[in-house]
Amino acid sequence: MESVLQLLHDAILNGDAKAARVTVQHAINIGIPPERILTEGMVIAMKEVGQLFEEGEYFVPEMLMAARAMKGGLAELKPHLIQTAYKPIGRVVIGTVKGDLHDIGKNLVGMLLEGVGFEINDLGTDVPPSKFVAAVQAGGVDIIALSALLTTTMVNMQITLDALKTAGLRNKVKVMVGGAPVTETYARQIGADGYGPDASSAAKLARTLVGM
Ligand code: B1M
Repeated sequence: MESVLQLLHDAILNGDAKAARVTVQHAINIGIPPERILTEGMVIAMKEVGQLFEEGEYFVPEMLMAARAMKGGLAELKPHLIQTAYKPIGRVVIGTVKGDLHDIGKNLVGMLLEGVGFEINDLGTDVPPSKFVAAVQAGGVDIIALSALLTTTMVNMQITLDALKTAGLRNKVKVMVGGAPVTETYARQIGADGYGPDASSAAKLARTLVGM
């Protein structure tokens, strides 16, 4: 079991998308739980990619290839992480804030939220505050979920919250935030309703925010 997770880890580290997909499928077939495949094979590899980038061993192209391999693996894993609920328990608008192109964590959070029964409207990456405001104005939104991976873009969470306030919509939706540089303290400081350190806590938090 461990050796399969190691193979998956290596496939992501080497940016081999095909090997990542095939190994995820194999891991599922031999009965490794999807959560273990995700955390012990995949997320751990992306952390190492970040470390290698910091140490000057990896550059942007290597990060990009690792991200592609991660996405390939996630596409295989998605149906196993999600059990479709009959009636959605709420509607979430999710996006990575303006200036930020990182979407793997955001996609993962979206998948797990879908997995616990939310309907997801994914606005993608580099999402300006006005787009979140427009989504809430369109109606039927319970939660806005903001992701940021850069210290330079996390400030756009505050700006998005301010834009909701200015539009008179702040008390109409719950806002949750997360991403590598974001902390509980920061979330409180900007007046968000909640912070999730990882995708599964984000899913638990979202349920709490809609009173489940
Ligand atoms: Co970039 N990058 N990157 N990058 N990248 C980081 C974030 C960095 C930490 C790497 C490093 O230096 N160690 C660093 C940021 C430093 C900082 O700000 N302090 C960095 C940098 C500097 C950059 C560029 C500026 C590099 C450059 O061009 N010189 C550039 C910026 C581009 C931009 O956004 N404008 C850049 C570009 C890229 C790529 C495009 C090459 C690629 C992204 C591809 C993609 O996403 N489609 C990339 C990657 C892959 C990374 C690392 C290696 C991996 C990120 C990732 O996918 N992790 C990353 C290093 C790292 O994070 N250690 C790094 C796996 C993912 C599952 O984790 O996204 O943290 P994460 O999500 C977690 C939690 O954070 C949480 O749950 C998720 C699952 O558990 N979470 C939430 C996330 N969102 C949430 C929302 C919630 C709740 C929880 O509620 C709403």
